[in-house]
Parts: sequence; structure tokens; C-alpha cells
Amino acid sequence: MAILIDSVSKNLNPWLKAFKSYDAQVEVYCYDDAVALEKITTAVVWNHRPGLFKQLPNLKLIASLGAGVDHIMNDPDIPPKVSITRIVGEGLSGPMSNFCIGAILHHQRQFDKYLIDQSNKTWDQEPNPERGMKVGIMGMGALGGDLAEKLNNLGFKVFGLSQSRKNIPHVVSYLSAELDLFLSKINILVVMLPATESTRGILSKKLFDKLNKGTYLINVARGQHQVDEDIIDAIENEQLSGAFLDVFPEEPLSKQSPFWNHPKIMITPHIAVVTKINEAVPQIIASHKRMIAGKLPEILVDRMKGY
Ligand code: OXD
Repeated sequence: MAILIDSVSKNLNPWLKAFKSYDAQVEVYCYDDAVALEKITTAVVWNHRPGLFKQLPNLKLIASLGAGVDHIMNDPDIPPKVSITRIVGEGLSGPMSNFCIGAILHHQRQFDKYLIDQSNKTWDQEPNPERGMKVGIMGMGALGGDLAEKLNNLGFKVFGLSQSRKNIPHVVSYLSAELDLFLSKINILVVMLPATESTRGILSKKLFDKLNKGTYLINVARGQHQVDEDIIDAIENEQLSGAFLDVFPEEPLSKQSPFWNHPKIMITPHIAVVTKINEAVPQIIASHKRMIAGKLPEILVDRMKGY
């Protein structure tokens, strides 16, 4: 009953070290270690090698190294009875909320304009420097819920969209079926949706046309939500006033992308939040031990929903 960590994109050495120092009793291996694959009951993955799960006949648990599980759900070979878990916690929600608050304040207080003014030595005081912001959060899971509470405490009007009604004081909760109404209430849209087949390409002209003119877009979730040309068009025709994008359909973003030079688009390289190894390892080991004891992990991904 051992753990195998696999990723074709991450350096796994710090993870291995952290697993071993957190619990020396638990056996943890990388794919290239000489380990009999029948021993593996938990696979801890982030962009794992194709075909991995088929090689693990006794697999019981797949754990994501991060918050998202789309990299797992995209694999057609997940065995039917295997449970899937992901990382949750203040180490993810705190930095994610702070990042979004930074992007919202950057837009609200027009820091882009003042940077340009500074470079032109222009002293131009806005008569109304604190624009009224009505923030809509699409996706009110652990991350969206944390952001909603924090924005509300900062005095913003907050609206949330989710599959089930949320009860967060002063935050207006809409169901997915009420999407059009939700979009009509806001002038900043923060996207925190999981990547599933139903959210692919959701940030498109069809959705932008339902927003108030001049709404600002922030996407910190997944690039596959975006139709890049529609974002550019919506900014050109002022349906969107601009966008702050941390994620892209192809990462790293191609040098040819028009996003790099667009004056109304700010981009960051998928760094809104980075999993903290020291928060993740205890969660994964706890789930591994629960599975050995015949229990389900505390955080269980709904395989039908895909998150
Ligand atoms: C995650 C991410 O899902 O970093 O954890 O995007």
C-alpha cells in the first residue's frame, strides 16, 4: 500500500522530500523508482504520463497535487471504482482571494491610467476616483466563497453564481439557471469555474453580450473557458472595458498571442495561486490512510460533475 507521485511538468523532488519528512512510515515513490506497481494504491498526480492508471492494478485513490482536477478527469482510463481527491485549504483560498482583490482594485482605482499619466508627467485627478463596483463571481466553491466573503467585508457589492444556492451574508446568490440575471447585475466578472465540458468556451461573445457594457473580466480559473478572439472583439467594441487573465488555453502563452501587447489586457503566467507543498502533503497522506482504513477521503471529487 504505497503512494506513487507522477507529473510530466513539475519537479517532484521537493514533493518526495516533503512526503518522507512528514511521515517516514508511508512508502512514497516516483515512476522511475524500482517499485512493483502492484504496491501502489494512491497515485498523486499533476499532468501525469499517459496510460499511468492502466499500469496500477490496485489503485484506490487519485490525488491531485492542486485544486483543479481537470488534468485527471481528461484521462479516459480512470478505473471505475477509484476515488479522486484534491487540495483545499487556506493556503490556496487566501492567496487566490488576495490576487483577485488586487486585480479588482487595480481596475477600480484605474492604476493603468495613472501609470500612463506618470509616464507622460500628466497630473489628472479623477473627480470620482473610487468607482462603484458590483462584483460577480462565477463558481462559488471553496475559492469563490472565500473571495465573496472578503470582498463583502471590503464593502463591495457581491453576487455569486453556483449550481446550488449559497448562504453567505450580504452576498446575493444566483443559480446557474439564473445566469442572465446574474450577468445583468454586475460590472466586474471574476471567473472561478472548474473546467468541465459544460464550461468549455463559456467566456464567449454569447456571454459577453449579456453583460453590462464596459464590464471588466478577470479569469483565474482555466484557459479552456476562454474564446480568445471573442475577448479581444468584446474589448474592441467596448462591451468589455478590459481583462485580467491569469490562465490561457495554451500555456505558456504563445509569443504570437495578441494578449501580450494589448493595452487593455493584463496577463500573469498562471500564478494566482501555487499549491503549498506543506499544506498539500498532510491532506494527501490523510486521504491515503483513510482509503487504507476503508474510508473515503474527506474531500471527494464528484466524478459525474467533474469537480
Ligand atoms: C490548481 C492550479 O488547480 O494551480 O491548483 O491551477
